[in-house]
Amino acid sequence: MKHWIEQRVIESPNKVAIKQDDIEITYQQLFKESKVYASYLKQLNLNRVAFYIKNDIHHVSLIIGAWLANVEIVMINTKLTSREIEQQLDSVNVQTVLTYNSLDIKQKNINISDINHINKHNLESQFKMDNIATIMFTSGTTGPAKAVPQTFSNHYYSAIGCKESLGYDSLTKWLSVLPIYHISGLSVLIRSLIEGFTVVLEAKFNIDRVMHLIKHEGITHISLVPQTLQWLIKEELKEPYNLEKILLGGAKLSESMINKSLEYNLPIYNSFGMTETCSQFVTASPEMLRDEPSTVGKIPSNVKLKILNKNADGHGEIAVSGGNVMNGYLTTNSNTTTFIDGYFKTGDIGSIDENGYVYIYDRRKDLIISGGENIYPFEIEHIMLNHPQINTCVAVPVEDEKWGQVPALVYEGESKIEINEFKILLNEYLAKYKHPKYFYKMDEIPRTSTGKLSRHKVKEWITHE
Ligand code: S0N
Ligand code: MG
Ligand code: MG
Ligand code: MG
Repeated sequence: MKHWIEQRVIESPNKVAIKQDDIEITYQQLFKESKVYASYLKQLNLNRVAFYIKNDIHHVSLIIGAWLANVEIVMINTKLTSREIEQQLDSVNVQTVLTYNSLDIKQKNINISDINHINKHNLESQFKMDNIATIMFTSGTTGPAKAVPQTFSNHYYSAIGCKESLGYDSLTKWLSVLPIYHISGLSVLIRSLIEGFTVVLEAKFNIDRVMHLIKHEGITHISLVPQTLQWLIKEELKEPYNLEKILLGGAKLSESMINKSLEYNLPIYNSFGMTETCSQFVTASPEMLRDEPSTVGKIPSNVKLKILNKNADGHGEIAVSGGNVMNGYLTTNSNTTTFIDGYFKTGDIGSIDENGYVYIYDRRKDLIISGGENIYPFEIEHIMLNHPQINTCVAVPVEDEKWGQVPALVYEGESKIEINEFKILLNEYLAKYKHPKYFYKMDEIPRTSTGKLSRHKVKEWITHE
């Protein structure tokens, strides 16, 4: 079987694969550059390497190069602190990180000066669909981040499902402005490699730039998290221009956002998916949203859903099975509880109605989502407990105009702690987006009847503060 990029070179060599600023690169050129990176990676003689990269044409070549060289890529969220990154790398036994310095790829641990002058190896690469293409991390509910292996096959079935439920073709021009170290960003590149459309790549989310591209670059598709759509609508996205599909995921889409978007005729597609499913697997069209505003869509033909432990209302945990679903975390021995009868337990509570519409009520237990980035309270709490004056603490989500939600920390301790003191600890151990925005000292954090800290009561207390 041929690599996706090799197939593209046969079918559409001169088609623009990626456009970024004023640079355009055809599939043929992309292949050529990828092969240079592939031979470089071959020389490292490693089967797994971490990439600390950004949305950049050359970094896409590096990704494809790794695939040609049969190297598994560990994707690093560049917002994390070095401590968080080290912990993740340790957990998947990776010692080598490729990172960038402007457009050059530099190697942290191995001394390589100029990658353009390395000898090319004979690649003889073999494309095996069951091999791991990428490894991404997802926060653990009550422990360290979990490594999610994504095979080529998982990515392929995700792309096929997306084509069925969202729709795209070779004429699509998809603006990829979400980070490619997340599946929200990477999945756009994978769909393009399989289908042969053009990706317009942006390194950072800048409202003016995104609006410019939507107005003047003929963008037909864009992937966004709800917060970024809200920013765009607040500024000037009040008509669809050439947009055919706005794919939304990663967090709950509020009813007011749905109504606003439909009022402006924006082609919004709400969706449900996660790193473990290689992006969305249920998608709701504007027609469905007009019919049932709170649905995330219907189940596509290549995916099976189950609702586990239904309550009287038919609500229960959503479990999913399909070619897009990962085979099991690399870093936890809890895989026995991750799956049931071959179905992956998402942790999200939802239901399916008689018309086949899927609904999500509660995202994974206690999850805080800030600007589309997931944060589990545990991550914050176990760091903050290191503070000598904190005996007990709870992190909970607080509504936020800019980010949707932000974490707040409630603690029990001898005395009130200065914000600066918190910051010393936080800056070292936690990515900035995970830092609590509010701190409250309580004499006694509310408990449940069984004596456990009650997040629910803490949230209520904060709302009244
Ligand atoms: C929202 C984004 C774009 C904001 O980033 P921006 O503006 O580039 O920030 P910076 O300039 O780097 O920093 C400015 C200040 O803002 C703080 N900050 C940055 N991000 C956040 C944040 N999320 N929350 C809180 N604060 C944040 C910085 O710390 C900095 O602070 P100061 O100034 O004090 O130093 C960016 O956060 C972003 O890209 N978010 C989206 C991430 C994402 O893609 N999430 C989705 C993950 N989920 C999935 O991948 C599964 C679902 C899925 O696949 C999907 C999701 C969406 C769409 C489609 C799909 C699909 O199915 O295909
Ligand atoms: Mg992710
Ligand atoms: Mg910014
Ligand atoms: Mg302590």
